[in-house]
Amino acid sequence: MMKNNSLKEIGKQLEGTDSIVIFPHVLMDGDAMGSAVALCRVLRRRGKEAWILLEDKIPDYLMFLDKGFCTYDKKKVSDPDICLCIDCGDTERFRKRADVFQKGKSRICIDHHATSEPFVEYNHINTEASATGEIIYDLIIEMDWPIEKETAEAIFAAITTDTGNFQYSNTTRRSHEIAADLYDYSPDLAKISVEIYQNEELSKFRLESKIIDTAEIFAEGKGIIAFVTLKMLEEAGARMEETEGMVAKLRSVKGVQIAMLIKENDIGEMKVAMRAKEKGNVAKIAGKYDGGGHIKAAGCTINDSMENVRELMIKEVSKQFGY
Ligand SMILES: [Mn+2]
Repeated sequence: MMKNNSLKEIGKQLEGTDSIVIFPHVLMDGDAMGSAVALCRVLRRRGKEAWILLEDKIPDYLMFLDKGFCTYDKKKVSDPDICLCIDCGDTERFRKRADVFQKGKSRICIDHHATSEPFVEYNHINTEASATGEIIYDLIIEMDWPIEKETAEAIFAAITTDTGNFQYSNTTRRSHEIAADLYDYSPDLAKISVEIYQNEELSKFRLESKIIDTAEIFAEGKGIIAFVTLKMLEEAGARMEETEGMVAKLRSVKGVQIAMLIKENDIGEMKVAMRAKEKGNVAKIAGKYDGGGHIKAAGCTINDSMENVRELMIKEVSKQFGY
């Protein structure tokens, strides 16, 4: 099996090269995007040719992070020295770009998911980190690379989103310490919070109300399950990205320990987003269906009807609580 490398080893690889392409996962979240942007920024400051290669749209609430770092043009980044996947540990999470990733003369993986294992030449997987953004911060400090205001803001965006704004159980002393350290670079954190948390489209609220209408409580209130279909999106005039945060909202219901949101994708498969509160292990359920994630936040995709997937997930959750 390939081993985990120290941040120094990873940093030296990056220092010793000219071109780096960064691969965040599809359906990117604040951590994937914030970490990628922070790293891309410092690498460019070090005189490197660095790009973030994407295959799907940047969600609106993260658009402010991209200041010319992202590209969809594979030709622009062809023949890279190093390809680096961030916040994921599997080419399945960036399938349409995997060809470019494999072309890297050397490949690096930086991630914090418990389901990830070292799979390329250089790996740094730290499951203790609340966000990949924490690892990127540690890497920058380890290498003594310069941090600009915007770099600090991107790292903050990564950590605040993956910790549910420092509320989830993955939040540690270290998450807060890093956030505190970031003040040294005078970031405008109030502005970042407005960008991320107070910038919602009305269509998102319309969609949420439809999703809440489908919610059902089971296992004596410990489980909650809801769904969203393509038809519901159309009726609300919303996009699937706007379900971001919805499964966490379902979890916030009193007494609920596991929340699930089933999303119909455009090829008719069901993507299940899962969140656990204090009890319950959703990584276990997701893993059983070829998915992945953390104990408290995981997901999988199942090729079956909405109704079947719904019944299946109710059974899985009930089983965890002994029903
Ligand atoms: Mn993450």
